[in-house]
Amino acid sequence: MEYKMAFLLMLVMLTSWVAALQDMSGKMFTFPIASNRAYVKLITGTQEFKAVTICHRSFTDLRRDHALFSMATPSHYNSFLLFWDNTNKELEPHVMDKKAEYAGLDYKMNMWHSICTTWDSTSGIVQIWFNGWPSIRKYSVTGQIQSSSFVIILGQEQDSHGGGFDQSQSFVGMMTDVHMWNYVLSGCEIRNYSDERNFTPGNVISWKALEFEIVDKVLIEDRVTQCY
Ligand SMILES: *[C@@H]1O[C@H](CO)[C@@H](O)[C@H](O)[C@H]1NC(C)=O
Ligand SMILES: [Ca+2]
Repeated sequence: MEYKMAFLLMLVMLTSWVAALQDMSGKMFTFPIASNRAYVKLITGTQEFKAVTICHRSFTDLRRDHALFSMATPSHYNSFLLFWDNTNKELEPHVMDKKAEYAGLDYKMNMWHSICTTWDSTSGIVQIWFNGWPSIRKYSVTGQIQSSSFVIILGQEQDSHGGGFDQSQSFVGMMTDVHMWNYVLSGCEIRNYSDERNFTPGNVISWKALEFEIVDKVLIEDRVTQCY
């Protein structure tokens, strides 16, 4: 009896594991409403970062603040955050709660933008590659990001570890091709990502083998790029 239960439990765990891993190529997440509930949680086993590159493509018509990527640990809710500050019209990468500010980017509504953010723990330098064009390199913070419980969320901005969402900072629109690496990608590789050519998929988060959990109203839809 007990063996049978254990076997069943293992089977359930195995199937949910398999079901959660998905090749999302050609798909996108659609965040159709502003709320403080809807989000996608991305799952990774990584526990420390000596460097980070995060790339994603997003499409929105928001005219207010919103988060594009939010990673929290119990000690740093903005462990790694990419935030659009609509008052100052700037993209703000936060690393371990330290904010850098990038103004003057052509962050237009109603079109796709490829955005890559890099950070290196030794130099403390952050950089944004906006549609394949590099920003200046700014000092943020040095020292590794470590945690046994990273919570990575798309669609909401965390003001606590895995929560503290605010509707007025939620993301509404579409997002695709989310990748995360634990190293800084070369400029050529980032240009390739932006141009949708060949690049090495993320070794921390890969859109081609995405482990995630959807909470509330977020859809997986086809990203139609061409008509035949
Ligand atoms: C960029 O893409 C081209 C064409 O697909 C490929 O030949 C090249 O190796 C790629 N470069 C990098 C750095 O991945
Ligand atoms: Ca907030």
